[in-house]
Amino acid sequence: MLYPKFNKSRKVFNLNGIWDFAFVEEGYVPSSALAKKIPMAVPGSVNELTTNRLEKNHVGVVVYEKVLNLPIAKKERIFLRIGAACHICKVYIDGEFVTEHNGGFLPLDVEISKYINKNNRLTIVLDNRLSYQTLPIGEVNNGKQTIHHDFYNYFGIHRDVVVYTTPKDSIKDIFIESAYEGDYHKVFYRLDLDDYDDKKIKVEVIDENNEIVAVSNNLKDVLYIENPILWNIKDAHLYRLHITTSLDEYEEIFGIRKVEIKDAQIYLNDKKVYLKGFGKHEDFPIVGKANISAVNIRDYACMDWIGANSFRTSHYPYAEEMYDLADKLGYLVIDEVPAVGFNFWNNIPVFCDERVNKKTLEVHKAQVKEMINRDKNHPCIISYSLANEATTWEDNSRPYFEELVNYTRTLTNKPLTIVENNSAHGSRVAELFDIIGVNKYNGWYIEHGNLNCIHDGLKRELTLWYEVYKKPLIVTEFGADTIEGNHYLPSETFSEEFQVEFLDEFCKVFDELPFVCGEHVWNFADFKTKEGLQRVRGNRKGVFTRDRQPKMSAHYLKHRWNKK
Ligand code: BDP
Repeated sequence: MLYPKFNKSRKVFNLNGIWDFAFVEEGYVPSSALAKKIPMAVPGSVNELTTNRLEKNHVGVVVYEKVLNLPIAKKERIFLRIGAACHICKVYIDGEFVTEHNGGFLPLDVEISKYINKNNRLTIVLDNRLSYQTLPIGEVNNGKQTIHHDFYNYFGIHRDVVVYTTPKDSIKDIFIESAYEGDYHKVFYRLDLDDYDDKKIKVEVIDENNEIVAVSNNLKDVLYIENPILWNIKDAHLYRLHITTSLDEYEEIFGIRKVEIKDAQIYLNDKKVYLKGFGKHEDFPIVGKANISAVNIRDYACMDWIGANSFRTSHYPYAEEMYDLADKLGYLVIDEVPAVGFNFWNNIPVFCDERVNKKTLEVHKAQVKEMINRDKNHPCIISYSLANEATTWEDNSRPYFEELVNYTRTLTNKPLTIVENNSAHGSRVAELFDIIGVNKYNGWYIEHGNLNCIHDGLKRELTLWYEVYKKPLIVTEFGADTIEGNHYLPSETFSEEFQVEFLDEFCKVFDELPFVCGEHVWNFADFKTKEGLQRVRGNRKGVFTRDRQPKMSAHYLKHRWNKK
């Protein structure tokens, strides 16, 4: 899947802005234009914009509508792309059903050429309900939505909506990979074209000085690049693969770098890397889960200031812009599929016919495929994470993940990560993966407030994970809720002092264990969650506040990470 780009053979029309909107009953069919409607922001999360409690907690269907009047020539092909809409999205044009997409964190991309004339009515019908056939999973009983994950179930159109054109015969997809061979770097590419004519196709690799450093006219090829400038952490050099065919043109950005797993460590360009960073969320006041460039830029500025080099897209694929910026700025990313909530925190089995079952697995596979398809060429991505904190102690989790991992390996040769909240001996699935992430809350959910319980227990548990699997081990979450401005001496939980002491206890252990390959603090910033007894204005484990100001712990980490 190619990201819509503007050039002399392709046009992009941005449909963001104000749309007509309505809450509707299930089964709504848009046979005529919305009669009762209110203005709604796209992108935006409806829950953040309404002042009405019922609307904010709406469980069910909503409608977005807009009239299109596009200056498009008949000879062009026309596509609609919705970057992300939570969760199940149906598209209609002039009342006619066009397509449906399941997955609130991945794009819907559909050709609409045959529907387009003057003044078309575009309707998007969104269902925000989570079930065992969605990711994240959830359950609706008597109109009440139950979710098992710890972030707010925002709904709405969260990312850009665009109409774009391509010529009749177009470049449909591009796959790029880079590798070493002796002093050369090899760039493999493969093109998916509507029409191939070797005399009319030109493939060029262009460097940062606009020099053409390799050329070909094949559909797939291996290009050798002498003395390339490698893509590196905070030193990100990018190349462009420029493709011209008889009718079309497209330019894909890529980096030349090598990611390897060796001796239970992660290597980038033959150098061991230690991940310093965060689990994040797409979350901001008023904006909700909408993609806003200003927030993204601020997040990278904060990550740069604090000395982070990486993050995990917990718990879903983020907007494309975040990966583009990571490519440009040199951050390592673990890209996560929205398989979260696979644990009910009681003894009810998750992996069984009534809950996470064969149908869930098909949805899970489909979203892994879409994520990899969307993100495959980003140099920032070092691994795909296939689930967060599933009940991997259940016997039935084994065949589920075996099938998922085997399937994913047919799509990518990147390392695969599982994020565990389990013991090393308890996991039925960790051995299937290349990187193991563990989330640890000793001293918070376990023996709350006891800083003395952290060191020995954590050291023992992490050592066991390493000894049992001998795979790269990242502590993918550790954190303590902290209310900014709340100071206590001696420290108490929820105070800024406690968060610093808590993180420091963890970091001491990491520094004693050379096999730990990274520390991702939970969380980069405070974020909204469902209401709950442990949540006052959401999850407060942020090192930054929700509006991206540093807590004391941010200064602690800045000091640590800028030295490490
Ligand atoms: C972990 C989850 C994460 C939560 C975090 C917490 O992976 O989504 O937000 O705990 O409770 O279990 O803060």
